[in-house]
Amino acid sequence: MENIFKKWRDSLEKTREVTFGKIANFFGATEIDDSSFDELEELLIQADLGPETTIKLLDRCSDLVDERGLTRTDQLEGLVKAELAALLEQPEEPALNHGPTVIMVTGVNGSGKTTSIAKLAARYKAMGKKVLLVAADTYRAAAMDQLEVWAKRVDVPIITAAQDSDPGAVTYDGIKAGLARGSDVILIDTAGRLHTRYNLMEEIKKVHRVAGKALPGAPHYSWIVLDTTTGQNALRQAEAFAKAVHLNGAILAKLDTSAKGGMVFAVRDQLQLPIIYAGLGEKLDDLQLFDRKSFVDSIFDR
Ligand SMILES: Nc1nc2c(ncn2[C@@H]2O[C@H](COP(=O)(O)OP(=O)(O)OP(=O)(O)O)[C@@H](O)[C@H]2O)c(=O)[nH]1
Ligand SMILES: [Mg+2]
Repeated sequence: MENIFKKWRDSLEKTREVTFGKIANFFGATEIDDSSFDELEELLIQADLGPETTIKLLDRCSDLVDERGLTRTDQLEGLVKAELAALLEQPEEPALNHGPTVIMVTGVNGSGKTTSIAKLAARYKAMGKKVLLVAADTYRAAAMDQLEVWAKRVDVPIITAAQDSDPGAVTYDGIKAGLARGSDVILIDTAGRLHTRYNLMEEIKKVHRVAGKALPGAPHYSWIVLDTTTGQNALRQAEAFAKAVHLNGAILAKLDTSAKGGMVFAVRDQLQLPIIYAGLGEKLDDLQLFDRKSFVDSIFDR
């Protein structure tokens, strides 16, 4: 436990120093008055919670301050932390023992999809699962090469296709291959695409549909990888992807290089999207199951 918290604490240094540290410092022996809430509002928005989530949170805190008769800002600290934690939920690792589980990973260019897939492959392999990678990013030969390098490093099989071939066809073949091999987990890497490009979003819908044709019920998990350094922009991306492919979770990549950790709360609160994993670095073992308590404690830790 100690080690997990240390990992989170170390990785969240930027968010802590640049944004939430200011919030932690705000709490002290001062009286709570109207300006306290104004100041907190500004700090939370700076920390990238977004205006809606910030206002919702502070309204609730203000009610609780009245209810409990709190008078000093240091009494507010526990309240704000508890309410922030309440915005999040603790995810569970997907159960991967119901026959082949197909996980499709989407997101905008460069968000961290391929790296996250490699990390997931390593994680599930270490759990004793038979993993298969499917390179459905057929736009760039380099993208397939990149996933192949990871497949070698993690030592898991991979299905690739010729450059510019139909990503739906590779997905179909990949899932069929996984079924034939008795894979427990089939991880589908897709090409990065801008959420505003109509044709590319139609294409990802098709890949999603084709997965269901190869195996009814697939993809069982459809996760978006969000680059947390992009803060509130990531929310707009997730909204667009959710419309296209029925997302049921998010992976938050690059939390270790982001100062915008507050977007984590907005993703959960405004999109109702559970956060399953967090990328806390570039190494294979840097993908962690999202840990709500470690996250909130780390960003405030002095
Ligand atoms: N520090 C850090 N870097 C990360 C993390 N996840 C991904 N990266 C880096 O982000 C860069 C882009 O990662 P990719 O996995 O290639 O992103 P992608 O979404 O597959 O990109 P496209 O396929 O081009 O859309 C790489 O340099 C990764 O090493 C993370 O959690 N922490
Ligand atoms: Mg990629």
